[in-house]
Amino acid sequence: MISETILVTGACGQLGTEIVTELRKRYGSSSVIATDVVRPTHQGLLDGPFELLDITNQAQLVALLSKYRVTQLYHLAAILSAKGEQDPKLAWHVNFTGYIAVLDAAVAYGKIAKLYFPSSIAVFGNDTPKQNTPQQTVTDANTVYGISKFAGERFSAYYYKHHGLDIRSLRYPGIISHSTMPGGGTTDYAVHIYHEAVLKGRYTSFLSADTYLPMMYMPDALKATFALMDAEAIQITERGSYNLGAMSFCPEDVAKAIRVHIPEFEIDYAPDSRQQIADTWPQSIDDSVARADWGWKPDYDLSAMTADMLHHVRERYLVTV
Ligand code: NAD
Ligand code: AKB
Repeated sequence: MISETILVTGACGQLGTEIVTELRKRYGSSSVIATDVVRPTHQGLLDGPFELLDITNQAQLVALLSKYRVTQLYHLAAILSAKGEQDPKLAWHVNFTGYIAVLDAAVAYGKIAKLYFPSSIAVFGNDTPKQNTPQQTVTDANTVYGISKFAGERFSAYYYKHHGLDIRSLRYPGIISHSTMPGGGTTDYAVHIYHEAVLKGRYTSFLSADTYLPMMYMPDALKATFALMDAEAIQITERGSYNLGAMSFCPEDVAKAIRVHIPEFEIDYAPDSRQQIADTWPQSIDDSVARADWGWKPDYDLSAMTADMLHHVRERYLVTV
């Protein structure tokens, strides 16, 4: 086993829970320090060290990095797009001021070999090309979440250049998973729909039937994250954040995929404020730079993901078919 000590911020979230679990499989439970502003409840987080940490508290983060002799940092803590619009100043404070605190803590501590910072398709906006959105293009984000992620991307490149921090980043699409519920994003419908399909046989979507967005199943998100973090530094040509794609679908497509397994499944539509956010985001992503630089290739399409999601969601609620 490779000797690394890794600290994860925002570890109790949708991605954090799974990234910590996977890191603990790879490096050993005691070598992965999970941190968050809330205490963990998920089983996967209870088998190793946990520390309460507000990422805007730079001094406490430096103390934890020294205490555990941390060598890698995964900075996942954030307020997602829809939740961020309810309190834009808090979203900026956590997502941007918090990220600067993390960067400065890493510089002050001086022994972080690699730092992971997830960005999002939310960096794109109205004037971005919607189909096959290129790596380098207009980034006129409309939400505070998207603005803070784009600022974070530029600060990642800046700290790489001026402080030599080996920061790596992916612009995740909407992530779909079954272990934890999503944390307040515009793409959350694509998780909720599977739970409601199993529990109630019907779902009311907060996005319209034909709202296409880029999406990815969690196993692919983990595959991409670790491929990027395992890559040699020389392979990384993009020090802002890599476009990352897997599939693109709309709520009606998911409903059809679910009906293959649950023929009586019904869906209706009641778009809310999240529709305006979704309308500014890309519909599909050109991730050719990630494919060329470190060999990115997704495994799951909508039909494979739907079969797996329904299997696990049924297991969770002990529903037999
Ligand atoms: P999430 O909302 O599920 O989890 C975020 C976690 O951050 C929560 O556990 C929360 O308690 C914690 N947090 C909030 N404020 C904090 C603070 N001040 N200090 C410390 N922790 C704090 O989010 P997620 O879906 O797991 O996303 C993880 C990262 O991936 C985020 O940076 C997000 O922007 C990015 N991302 C996620 C998606 C997705 O679809 N899930 C897509 C694109 C990018
Ligand atoms: C959100 O909808 O806010 C996230 C994201 C795509 O960044 N899922």
